[in-house]
Amino acid sequence: MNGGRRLTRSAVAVVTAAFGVAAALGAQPVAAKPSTTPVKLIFDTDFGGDVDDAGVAGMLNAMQDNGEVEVLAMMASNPTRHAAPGLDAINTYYGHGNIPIGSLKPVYDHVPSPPTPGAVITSNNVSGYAELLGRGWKNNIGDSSRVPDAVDLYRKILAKQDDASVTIVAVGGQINLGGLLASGPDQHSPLTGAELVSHKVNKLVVMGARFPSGREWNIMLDPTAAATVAKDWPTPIVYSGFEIGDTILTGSRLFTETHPNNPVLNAYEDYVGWGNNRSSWDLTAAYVAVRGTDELFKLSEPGQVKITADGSNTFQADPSGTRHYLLTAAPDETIAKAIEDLMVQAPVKGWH
Ligand SMILES: [Ca+2]
Ligand SMILES: [Ca+2]
Repeated sequence: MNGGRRLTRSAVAVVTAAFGVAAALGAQPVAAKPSTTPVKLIFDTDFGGDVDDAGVAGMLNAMQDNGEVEVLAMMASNPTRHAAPGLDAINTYYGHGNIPIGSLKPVYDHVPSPPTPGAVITSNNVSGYAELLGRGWKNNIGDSSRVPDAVDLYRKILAKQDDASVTIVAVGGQINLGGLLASGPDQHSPLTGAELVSHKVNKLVVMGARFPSGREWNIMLDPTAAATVAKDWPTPIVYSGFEIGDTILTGSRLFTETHPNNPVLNAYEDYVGWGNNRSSWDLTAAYVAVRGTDELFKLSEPGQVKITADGSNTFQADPSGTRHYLLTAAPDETIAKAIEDLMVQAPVKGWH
């Protein structure tokens, strides 16, 4: 089922990235400080693939309870009919069932191969726990065909926001982001998609690629879109590369510290089995999107990210560049605790 993704992620983990370990030594655990003004955030996810996307959905709901973030929307970047109801199930559990949700269209019962046009990955089971949650947990969507097209919802929401006020975190293939950049004027705005992003978005945080170079799953899901985003996206981009989240293990505390009805717990049980951890690829990106580098991470020097048709990426230092990748500034266990503290935080007004 979902094991294919795990194997593939391991298979592409071929490039060394030795930084992080040395930087982690001697760092002091410091509690993260919530920001005083909520970050206006759009979460773009291939929910139902790997389970760290479900972890992000839970973490963002907890951060919204804390007043750290206002989730403007969640966007499914994978065309399964179960992603939107699955996301809504988590939001509803936390009492935030009104968060707008969009989806890549059309949606399918069984995602075609390749899952997105131009993908260099030939199969991607993107239902899994999403179907479990969408069918079994309370939500008022039921099927991703009932939510707006993601690009349309991006444009509708961005058009209403203050300039430079929106952060986007994208933790799957970047097909929605590519579609947004390529979009033209419509009933929501006379601006092109690139102009809307330039006006309204302050930064993009991506889980994807490997640094300083390599080949990674999320980029391989749509190398063309990812290359366009890396080259043309008008705002700064921070990449959380594969090497960052890979050794930051979270999820096991869900089983002992959260309610048995917690849909995030049940997603993790479905994917990794009761009591187990999973890597925190997407969680690190979402954490930084809301809290910044905090004391847990730091940014690389500025530069340019280049992506080729097979999904390989390189980084070239450039003082005028607006792309950075994350480095860790604390031990993996310290970062894991900061993330997992949020994952196990009880909903303020959930339904259980
Ligand atoms: Ca809802
Ligand atoms: Ca993901």
